Amino acid sequence: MGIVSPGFQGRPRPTGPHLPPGQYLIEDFPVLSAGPTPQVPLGEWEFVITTETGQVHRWSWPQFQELPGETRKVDIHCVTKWSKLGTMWRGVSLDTLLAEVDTAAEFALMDSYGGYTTNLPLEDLLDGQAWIVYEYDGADLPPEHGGPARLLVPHLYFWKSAKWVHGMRLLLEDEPGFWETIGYHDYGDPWREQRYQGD
Ligand SMILES: Nc1nc2c(c(=O)[nH]1)N[C@H]1C(S)=C(S)[C@@H](COP(=O)(O)O)O[C@H]1N2
Ligand SMILES: [Mo]
Repeated sequence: MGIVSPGFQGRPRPTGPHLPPGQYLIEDFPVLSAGPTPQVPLGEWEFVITTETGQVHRWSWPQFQELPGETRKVDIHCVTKWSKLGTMWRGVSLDTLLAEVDTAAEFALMDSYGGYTTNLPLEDLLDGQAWIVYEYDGADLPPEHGGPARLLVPHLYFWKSAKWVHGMRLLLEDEPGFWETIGYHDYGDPWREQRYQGD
């Protein structure tokens, strides 16, 4: 039986040491998308890094698949207060993608097929903290969860983990993304409960 069963919504929700403040545990995997699920044929898919000087680095799907993959088990925390522990992903570390990129940027603005954007400090994408993932739970990442590929940055609220990721712009100055522009926190650390601007 799941830890949260549908009949017990009125009871206190389970909490624990692995849960940031204000979060509750779930067993299922909700889909939260601000628009329709874009269809991205693999023959057209690419991941593009654009630096602050306008240098462009591109990977087609076959080129991306040749990069070393890593499998990670991580906890994820949505700003709408659900957390899911021990989720399994496979993908390419941003360290691998940024290894060949010459940049003095301190910020990144991720952009997705479909138009979604989200901003992060570049240092939060380095040192084994972020991946472009294409597998969830041992299978291809389903389209509704961001397939063909999405960003995974588990130490920040899950809205930073852009689905249907297309590229990233490296910036000298911070630029807010989709949710950050309309009141969500610029950084979004779940352990400090940074949900909205001013938190
Ligand atoms: N492109 C895109 N990425 C997105 C979103 C979105 O609407 N569009 N929603 C974000 C939010 S608010 C959350 S909580 C997670 C949800 O991921 P899931 O649908 O796989 O649970 O994706 C994030 N990434
Ligand atoms: Mo979210």
